[in-house]
Amino acid sequence: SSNGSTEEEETLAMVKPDGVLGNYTERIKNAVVESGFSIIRETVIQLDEHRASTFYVEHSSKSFFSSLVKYMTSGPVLVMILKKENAVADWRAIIGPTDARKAKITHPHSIRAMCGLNAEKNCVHGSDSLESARREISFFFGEISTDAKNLCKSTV
Ligand code: RTP
Ligand code: MG
Repeated sequence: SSNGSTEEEETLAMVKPDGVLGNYTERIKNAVVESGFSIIRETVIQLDEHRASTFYVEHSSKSFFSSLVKYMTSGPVLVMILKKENAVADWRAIIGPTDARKAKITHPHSIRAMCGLNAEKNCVHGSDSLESARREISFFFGEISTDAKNLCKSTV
């Protein structure tokens, strides 16, 4: 920003169906708040096949894609916009590696170590870049994010 203060970022976090059904939502939200994130928006939704496929379109050619879509449509998900300085990288660090089985060994304090099961059922999502975060935030919440609003103002 113009006064030299540190820039805050927004990232998209999700508690996947196994996390919601396994009653991990409160523990995950406690970790979110204790790590210094503000929850800007949140909603619980049931993804259908089309919406889950579109969200993970970058993986559409992978062998695990149909299984991933089945998993992501197996129950409701909690989607949140998280905000703080360095939000994208920090949330990825807190959730831990993709394979929850490995996370239990190498990152035992991570969220995926706490509630994930394996390389697929890993209970949480985090945007992998600022660009992905922007895409995923508009995917679920439209053009309502603070960043988007500020962008509109500054172009006047
Ligand atoms: P996410 O996008 O959900 O935050 O996970 P990620 O970046 O850590 O991993 P990514 O490579 O983007 O994979 C997306 C999701 O696909 C499932 N997956 N299954 N069976 C497998 O080998 C496999 N690999 C990935 C996981 O649910 C993973 O989070
Ligand atoms: Mg990913």
